[in-house]
Amino acid sequence: MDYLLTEEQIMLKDMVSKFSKEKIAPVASDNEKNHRYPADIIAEAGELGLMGIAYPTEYGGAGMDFMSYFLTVEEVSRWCASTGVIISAHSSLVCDPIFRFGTEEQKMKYLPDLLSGKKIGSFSLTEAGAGSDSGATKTTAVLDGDEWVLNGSKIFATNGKEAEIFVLVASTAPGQKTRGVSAFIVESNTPGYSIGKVEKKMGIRSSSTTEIILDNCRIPKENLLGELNKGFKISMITLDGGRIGIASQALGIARACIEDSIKYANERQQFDVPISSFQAIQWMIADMWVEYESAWLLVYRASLLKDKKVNYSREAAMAKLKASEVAMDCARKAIQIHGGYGFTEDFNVERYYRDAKITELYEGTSEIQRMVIARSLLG
Ligand code: COS
Repeated sequence: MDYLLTEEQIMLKDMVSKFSKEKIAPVASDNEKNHRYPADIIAEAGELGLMGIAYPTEYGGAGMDFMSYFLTVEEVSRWCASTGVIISAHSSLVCDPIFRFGTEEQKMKYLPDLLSGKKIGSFSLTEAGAGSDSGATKTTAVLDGDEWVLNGSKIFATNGKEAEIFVLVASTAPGQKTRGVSAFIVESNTPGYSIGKVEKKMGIRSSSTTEIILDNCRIPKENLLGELNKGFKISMITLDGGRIGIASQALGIARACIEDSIKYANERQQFDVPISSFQAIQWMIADMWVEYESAWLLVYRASLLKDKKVNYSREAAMAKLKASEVAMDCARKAIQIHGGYGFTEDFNVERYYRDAKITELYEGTSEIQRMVIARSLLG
């Protein structure tokens, strides 16, 4: 669907596709199986500008639009969904809120290192008792002189192990739920900050997911991000953008399933013919492609609205809901087409299947996306 893109966007997509095929694809499977973070790849992605695509050059970004970011996350995720989410969580959930809500001092202090990929970012909203109900944050931040004192623990922080800069949410007015939380920027070298449990996951194993422990962690007063007690709204606005990133990751996984299935179906012989000559296989491939392009158009629309600075909460939720379910469905069909081989580690489709599932869960489950969509329709 390149006819919907500008020349600049097509050039970027081709560059990212080449980089992903040459550098990411050969190591993706081994890295994922061994829970290995692709440090070299992320460093090179930083040099190519991929860690800060949609941010102004004055802060060290690539000065492109959000559409280019969506195309990048899809291309990378086509070969490695772990690398896709490392870039997406860093960019959508950390660079974005600092760029949108940060003071000029905060932007100048944090963005150049983040946008160049010299430092990795992580976002910590979720807690053990605050998942879908993210306003139920128990971690507290209390002002003591010129410092905020943070206490509590956050879970499921993507990039938690590697990140040096965190955007995290804590309660500044306990009992006030969504109207009593604030956002903060925390550096990982702050005394009182530590990493707790590192999750062992079903998929996307090259990306770390950790607990963050805050034990009398003192940060400067000026590290409050945005207005006091407006952290919930900042998180929701941040997640609206993040959901397009995850939808783009899901598109990459879906495309990987389709492309690998086409290759396999054309090569695999049964009953003396390639299995692609059977209608059962043809229909699966056709359905996968129709679903993929439908999801792609929803992601395209949500990105267009974000670039136009028009409210896109519902469209982002629709894009994520559809793209994640398409990724799951394509992964299931891809294994079916590969037959018993698809269930082995000899083919990548088992990885796609494991990776696809998370897209229905993080940055808001499919149930939360439906809630957002329904609320916006029903009022
Ligand atoms: N943009 C801007 N503001 C938003 C918003 C959005 N997308 N969504 C909600 N808000 C505002 C509301 O307008 C409301 O503002 P007021 O306090 O001025 O009235 C406030 O935030 C609270 O909203 P609401 O009452 O809808 O909050 P709920 O507690 O009902 O939560 C859901 C709404 C469930 C949609 C929200 O908690 C959510 O998205 N949960 C999932 C969180 C998630 O994705 N977690 C995964 C994190 S992975 S890093």
